[in-house]
Amino acid sequence: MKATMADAARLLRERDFITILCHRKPDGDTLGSGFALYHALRQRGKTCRVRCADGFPALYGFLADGYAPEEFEEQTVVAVDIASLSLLGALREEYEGRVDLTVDHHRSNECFAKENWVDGDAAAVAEMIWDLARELEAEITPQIAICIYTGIVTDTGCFRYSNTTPNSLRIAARLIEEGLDTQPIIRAMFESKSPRRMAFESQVLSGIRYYGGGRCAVISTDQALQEEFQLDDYDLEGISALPRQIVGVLVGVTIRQADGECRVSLRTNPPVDASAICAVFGGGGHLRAAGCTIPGTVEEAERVLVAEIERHLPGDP
Ligand SMILES: [Mn+2]
Repeated sequence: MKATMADAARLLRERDFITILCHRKPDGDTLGSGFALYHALRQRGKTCRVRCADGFPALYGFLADGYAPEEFEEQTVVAVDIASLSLLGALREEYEGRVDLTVDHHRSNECFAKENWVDGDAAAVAEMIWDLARELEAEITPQIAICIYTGIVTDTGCFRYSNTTPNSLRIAARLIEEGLDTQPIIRAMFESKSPRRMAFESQVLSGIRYYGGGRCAVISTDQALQEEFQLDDYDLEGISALPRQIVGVLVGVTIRQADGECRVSLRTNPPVDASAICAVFGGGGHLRAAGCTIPGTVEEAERVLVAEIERHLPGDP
């Protein structure tokens, strides 16, 4: 059933013993939203906790600051930033059919909960949690402010992506007016890389290949390289943004080979539709960012991918 913010607020006012679920491989929006809601509900006297199949990665440790999970028999389950049941990861079996409320901003949301509040115009779920927290008359404490701001900057790429709206900026402005120090968050999320990550990046970039007269750029990594630099998935976040930044490139491709298959990440500039290209290989995503998986080696994946991409490049003017 579709729900509104008022429905969500009513449900949360009525219920107690609430588990908040974040999506697998969590990011700043799912965790920021989850913990902002957690603190808002605790202010209202509710017993609650936050759960994620993949735990809380160190990068986002500041969002879980002071969090001590409580054991209790849950009566209510809320999913934040989760478009489909598969994104529950290892928690899917436990929670399938048991989610009471979804708060999400993916238009593709499968509405798997009993009540589904989905706002496709929100740049981040954290924006929806801001409204919800105020509706619940929760005070926006410094910790809630940190969580909401982190969610918004995560999903807007620090207000650079095209999903950024006046509302995103208005909420950020209000948080700053209330005294939020944004610099530690921005620095941690956008302005710092480990020496290992830097060395890895330069190695990957030194192997860049260009196609289609410089309009397509491909970088790749394999397991050996990842192990050499001891990088985890979070360290690798963001490298797929690099090829598209090159002037003249319309399609930036990142290929990560692991376990006999290649995970492909595509970033495009107008007019190329990233999701249309990935759909050919059984993948999908958004207009400017999409992904797919292609079996085989990097060379094999690159060959079929580049052949497809060249069909999508605009004709010479
Ligand atoms: Mn999100």
